[in-house]
Amino acid sequence: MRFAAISALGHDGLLRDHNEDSLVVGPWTICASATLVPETLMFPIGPPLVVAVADGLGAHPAGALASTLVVQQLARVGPRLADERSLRSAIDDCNKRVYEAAGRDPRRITMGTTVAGVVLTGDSVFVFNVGDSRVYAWNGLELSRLSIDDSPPLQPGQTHTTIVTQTLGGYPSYKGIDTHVSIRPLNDAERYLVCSDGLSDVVDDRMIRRLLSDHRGGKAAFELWKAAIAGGAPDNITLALVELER
Ligand SMILES: [Mn+2]
Repeated sequence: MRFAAISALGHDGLLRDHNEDSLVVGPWTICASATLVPETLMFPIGPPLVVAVADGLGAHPAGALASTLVVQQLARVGPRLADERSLRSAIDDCNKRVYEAAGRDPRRITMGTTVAGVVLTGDSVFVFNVGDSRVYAWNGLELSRLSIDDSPPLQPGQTHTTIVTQTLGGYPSYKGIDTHVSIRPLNDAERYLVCSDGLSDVVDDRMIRRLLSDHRGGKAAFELWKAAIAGGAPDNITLALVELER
C-alpha cells in the first residue's frame, strides 16, 4: 500500500505577535495558530487528499478568520475533490464564503486570504493556488515552482513583493477568481512543498533545494523553518512537505 507522509509546521515567525496562516492536511486543520514543532501525518494514497496553506491578508482586517474559513471548508470537501471541476468549484465556494463572512460584520470588510496546495488522488496530483502562497516539486535533482504567483512583475533588484493581484475575498464587494490549476501524474520520486510567503520570501530556491536534498520528513520541515528563522522570519511561516512512501 502506498502512503503519503505529510510533515507540517506552523510558526508565528520572529516579528508578528500572532498567526494569520492556516493549514489543512486531509481532515486536519491548524487554524491561525502554530504547531511549534513539525508533525508528520500519514494517509493511504487513493481517496483525494488535500494539503494546503492559506495566508490571511496583512494590512486587511480578520486575516486569521479568512484563512481559517478556507482551510475548514477544504477539510470538509477534500475527499470529494476527485477532478479539476470539483476543485475549481470548491475554491470558488471558499471565495464566496470569505465574502459572506466579511458581509456579516463591517469590521471585516476586505478581509481575504491566499490559498495554495495539492490534491493527491490515486494517480494524479492537482496543484492549485490563488495569491502568492506556493507549491514546489522536488524530484531529487530539480526544484520546480508549480504554483503561479498572483503578483505584479518584480522591479530590478526586487526579490519579492507584498502585492497580490488575486485573493479569496480581499475586496469591498464580491469579486470572482480564476484559480490556477495544473495536473501532473503522481510520481513516487517527487516531493511537494506547500508554503506561505513567510518561507518563500526568506528562503531562496537554492537553499530549499539544498535542504530537500539533505533531509526528509519532519527533519526537512524543521530545517526549512530554521532557514526562515535564520533569515529573520519577518512573517508567519507555514509549510507542509508531502512525500510518498510504500
Ligand atoms: Mn505571509
